[in-house]
Amino acid sequence: MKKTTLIIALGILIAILISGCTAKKPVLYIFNWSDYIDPALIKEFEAEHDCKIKYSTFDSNENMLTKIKSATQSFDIIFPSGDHVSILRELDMLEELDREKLSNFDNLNPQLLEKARSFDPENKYSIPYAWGLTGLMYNKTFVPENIVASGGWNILADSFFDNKNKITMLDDAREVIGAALVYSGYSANDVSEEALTAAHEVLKVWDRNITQFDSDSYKNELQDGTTWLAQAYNGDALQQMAENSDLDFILPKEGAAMWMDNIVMLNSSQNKDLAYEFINFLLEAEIAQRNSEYTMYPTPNLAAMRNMGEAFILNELINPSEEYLEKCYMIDFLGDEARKIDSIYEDIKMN
Ligand code: SPD
Repeated sequence: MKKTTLIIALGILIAILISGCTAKKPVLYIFNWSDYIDPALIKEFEAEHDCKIKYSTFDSNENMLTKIKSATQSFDIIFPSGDHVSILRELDMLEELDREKLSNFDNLNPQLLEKARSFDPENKYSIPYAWGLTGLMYNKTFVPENIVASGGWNILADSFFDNKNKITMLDDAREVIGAALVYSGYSANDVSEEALTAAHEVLKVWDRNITQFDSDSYKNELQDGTTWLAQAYNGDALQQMAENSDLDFILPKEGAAMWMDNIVMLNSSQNKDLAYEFINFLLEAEIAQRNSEYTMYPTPNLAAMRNMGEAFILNELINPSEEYLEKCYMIDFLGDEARKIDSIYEDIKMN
């Protein structure tokens, strides 16, 4: 073989090798709440499917919605709460899911699928991912036991906190107004004038002690004493408590807001087949169990729950009694009526 021919052949071989090595892997764009998945599962899925997951997080449904409406890069899969499944559906952003492609769908708890029908009437667009309750988390180093002994939402108004600037509430209108509604004896979904006036008055009192409305940084701030008491999601609180024995959490005696977060596929997804694979992966009993044990939120995956250890099942902060759950209210989709709640929330935040 001539020298020039050999050089050309070698060049072609190198080019083939380089392009083989850098061949683009399929990419799945996922947008989920922070601290809401076991990161090892992402790695496992990437290895199993020879793909890349670009994983981003949000700390409120509102921020999620703003981002997906404006993002230049569309996401494939997101994890909205129930009321926001309805909102996304109304905006015509959701893919109708093909059950034929979801071989692990039957692992889901039929009772929770029934509950999900309140925001997705035929379970067509969303798959329940996790559910939970919202309560109060505090640092025992700074908050004496007698202050939390009442066990109710009104700890937020305790004079112990006056002028200390040590309380935060979630940056979530439905959670903040919902807590005040439940404390006042109403459903977290009651938008009657009577209920909202009562909740507004309660919030004006609580607000004297509230320094910020925040859904993420309170977790670190409770550790270092910047915040002493915070409205918090139960699983997030339990994750922090596992790391720091100074932290504790209560589900207020009057009841609490309850929510279910869900997996949905955006109809703009560029990689629907891989998105189905990922949903199916999360629906595997063993994967859902590991994920639930990591995040400390109960999973709607019945097959996974059956294998969960006693410590998880008997933990009342994860699995409250039926008696307590009767005092809790699933945050419903309220359509335009939600504006009444938003306007009280804005008033509290601004004044
Ligand atoms: N870190 C996970 C938090 C999950 C919160 N769920 C939604 C609550 C909606 N009010």
